[in-house]
Amino acid sequence: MSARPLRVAVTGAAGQIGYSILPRIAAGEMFGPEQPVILQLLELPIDKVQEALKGVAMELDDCAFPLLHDMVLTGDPKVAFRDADWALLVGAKPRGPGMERADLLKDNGKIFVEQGRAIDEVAADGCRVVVVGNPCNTNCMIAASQARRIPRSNFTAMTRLDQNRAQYQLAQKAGVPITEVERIIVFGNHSPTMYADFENALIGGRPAVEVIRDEAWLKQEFLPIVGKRGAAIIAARGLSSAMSAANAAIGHVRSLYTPGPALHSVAVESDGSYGFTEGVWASVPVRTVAPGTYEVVTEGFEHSEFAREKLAITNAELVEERDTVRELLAAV
Ligand code: NAX
Repeated sequence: MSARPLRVAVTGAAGQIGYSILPRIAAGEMFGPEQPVILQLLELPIDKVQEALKGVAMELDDCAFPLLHDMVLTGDPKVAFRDADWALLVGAKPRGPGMERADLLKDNGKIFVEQGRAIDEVAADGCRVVVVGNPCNTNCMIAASQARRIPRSNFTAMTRLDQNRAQYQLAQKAGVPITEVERIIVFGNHSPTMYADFENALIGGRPAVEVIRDEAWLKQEFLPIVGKRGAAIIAARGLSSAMSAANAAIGHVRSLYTPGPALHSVAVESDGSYGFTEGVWASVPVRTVAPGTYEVVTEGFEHSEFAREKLAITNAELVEERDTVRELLAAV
């Protein structure tokens, strides 16, 4: 075990997702069983919250993970992101009762201005930044817009949970093991407008539409189930998805860290592919070409009129979000 430890910064580390994801990173599920890590944990600089973070760190100590070489606990972004190889931006304000989406965007946007600047100032040159905190696509755009040194392509936002949800629903409907469902890609925003592209998905190597043979279900049930799954979890559990979100973040990073032919849904800066407006962060299919480096895949995906309409709707929402936070983007 001679590899240099990777420095992994995690924000919102005392939150729900933090509690689920940290032991899995420390156990080697994100970067492999040979790769030691140093966890650099950021939380709000409030005594009670920092105390809770200490408690999480005590539990990590008590797991005696061989790969966990060190931990840093802090309320200062410049300490948390110093020399970070990966930065997982999970912490954000939840949407309060009666709060408008636009207010959430602006409030959370400020966090990502500060964190984007700190990352650009102190993180490792090749730092990869993954945004989970919502609204994650636009928060990612805000953070990336602050970067001068770190390339914008290093900033991605997480739509992997939506992909996993779609994969499960298709497998369940077809009555096949989850591994039979491939090429299910989520396009656009991480919000109910996302488009889970069943038209290009494969089940057992055959088009999913031919296996499922129920267009009405795919269009009128499958899409809303996937798009509103987060709300269904809140209704059932009284809390938002955390275990599945942590699992998706593990998958997102592991896929970006591991080169190979598999396709993954990742929100990246749009270059205009699939009709997304240039400069918004839209989820598209990507393939990993080197650890942390991906390419957007455009070949092999055909979209019907129905799909193109869905892509236009989710794109319009991303553009609207960008317009709402424009002042934060200009504040560089
Ligand atoms: P919690 O409220 O349990 O935890 C968030 C933590 O972030 C809190 O401990 C809080 O103190 C901390 N925090 C807030 N502002 C911070 C700041 N400026 N710096 C550092 N820490 C800060 O939320 P949790 O359930 O863990 O969810 C975290 C985020 O993930 C939320 O924004 C949530 O909406 C988002 N999600 C994103 C998903 C996705 O698929 N992209 C799915 C799950 C989840 O809803």
